[in-house]
Amino acid sequence: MSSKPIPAESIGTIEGVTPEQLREKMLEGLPSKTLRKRSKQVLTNDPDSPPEIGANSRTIPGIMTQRGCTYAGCRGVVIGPIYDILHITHGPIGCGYYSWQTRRNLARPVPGQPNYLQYCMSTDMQEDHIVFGGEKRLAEAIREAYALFKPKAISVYSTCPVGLIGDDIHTVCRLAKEELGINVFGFSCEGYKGVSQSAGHHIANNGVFKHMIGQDNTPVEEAPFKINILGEYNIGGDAWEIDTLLRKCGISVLATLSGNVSYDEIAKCHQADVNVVMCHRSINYMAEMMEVKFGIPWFKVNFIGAESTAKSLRKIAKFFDNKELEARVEEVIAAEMAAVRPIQTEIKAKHQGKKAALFVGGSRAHHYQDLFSDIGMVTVSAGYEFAHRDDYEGRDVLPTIKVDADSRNIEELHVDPDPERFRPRLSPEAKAKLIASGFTFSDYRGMMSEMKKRALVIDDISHYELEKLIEIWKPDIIGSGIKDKYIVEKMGVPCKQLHSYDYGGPYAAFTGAINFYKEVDRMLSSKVWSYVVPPWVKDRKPAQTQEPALEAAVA
Ligand code: CFM
Repeated sequence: MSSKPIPAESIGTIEGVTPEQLREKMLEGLPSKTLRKRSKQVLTNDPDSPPEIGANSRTIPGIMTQRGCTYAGCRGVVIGPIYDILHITHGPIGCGYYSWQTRRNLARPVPGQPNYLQYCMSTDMQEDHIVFGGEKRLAEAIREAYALFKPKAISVYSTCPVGLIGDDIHTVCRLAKEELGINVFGFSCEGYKGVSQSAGHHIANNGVFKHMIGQDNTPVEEAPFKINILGEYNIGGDAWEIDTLLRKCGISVLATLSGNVSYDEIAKCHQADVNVVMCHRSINYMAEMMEVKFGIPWFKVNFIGAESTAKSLRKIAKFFDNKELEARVEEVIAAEMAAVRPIQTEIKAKHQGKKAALFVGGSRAHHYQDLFSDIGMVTVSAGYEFAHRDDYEGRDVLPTIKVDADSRNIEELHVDPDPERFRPRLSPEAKAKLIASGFTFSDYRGMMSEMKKRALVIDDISHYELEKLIEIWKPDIIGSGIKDKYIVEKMGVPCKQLHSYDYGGPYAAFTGAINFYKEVDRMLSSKVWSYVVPPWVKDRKPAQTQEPALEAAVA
């Protein structure tokens, strides 16, 4: 499935079909109401003035979506990676089972600290509890878990049936806190609560902010440059790569929310000088709330892609306005790039101009474009599963986003400056000086402004649309998730799993970038794809395949 290079400036005709024509084909035949909705979610891009996209709205029943639920976003994504608290799922066993190490948020606890991530705890509700209530069952489960592990904190998550029968988990948690003398808190993150896992992120941010951030004022170790990384989950060891790199530069990470992180680190992390945000979608709420309450400024970074990593390091150094740090960062970049460049150049020569399409979550469909562009590949189409308009169009559009019934469902915390602990990290003059030099705080430009003109942007892509994209534009690689990986590969296109990376990774920072280039090279160079006969190739001649026997087997 290799192809001609595509123009650098704008996405033109690919395989004889323009982006506008492909869009038409994707939407063709839909009933009028569905068509109206999908038309707003499938767009051709204009990076200079991103068009308004229909995002963060309900998936139409019957459409095959890749999305997850609110419980997944809360328990699974944002708070689940904290390794030394116990996570108890209140509900039937199925939901608990699916939180059991299905996401590769790895942890290497500090010596002497427990790691509970391999445990999967559930109240295992039965029919009786649904009918007569499950609060007693939950209280017993908390006691039992505490007796077994003596953790520092216990966190409880509601699943759909708990919300439907109205168990008051927060009162159960409050009473358990009094009884056991440890921090116990709950999340009303019933799966149905929002249109996707995105609602769960917001609920998790609120809970972590209320119950963990700022709980411990013991001074952290003195260090000149103290940061928190928000929205980095250590999938496949990404956070370890970023940590190592920052340490080389002399920058200390107090806490990474939430990857390879302990309860104590989070409880003390309000002492940082700045928050840097990787995944804007899942944690921008926390960045905002910490700024209001403690005076910690935040800005966006991206450690996916060698060029982006270098840019992010320079941005952090610039924030601290310290000549020594800036020099050190330049040294580190030079040393790391010396290892990256030869591999980048070699792989770029083989794959320059090839086409990638990415449909992932709420930030990776954007970030991973940088890794592909490092090796000369072009993202012809991309979309998020559950991101909001600001992740596509940039934070400028925030005031214009209409609040609907689904988003109104999620509590907006009212936050005030902390009377004792609020401390602006920069003087107004220093901040103004940085801004005047082009530095941006509290900002995210979104995915569309960094994509090619006329690239197809598709929110919450359906399987049908994905099939059309593959059939007509024949991308060289798709970056997506496990739910569609094998469908894509059965069509003869390699699919890089960009959520848990299957067994691969890390892909962050410079070493991660090298891993990624090599992985993409291996996938694109494999002959295995030529043995797969996609459904639309009915009259393939034997001459086109080297192994007729294999073709017969898959036909
Ligand atoms: Fe943020 Fe994530 Fe993502 Fe996300 Fe996720 Fe994930 Fe993701 Mo899967 S927090 S939005 S809810 S970067 S689990 S680590 S890979 S969909 S793009």
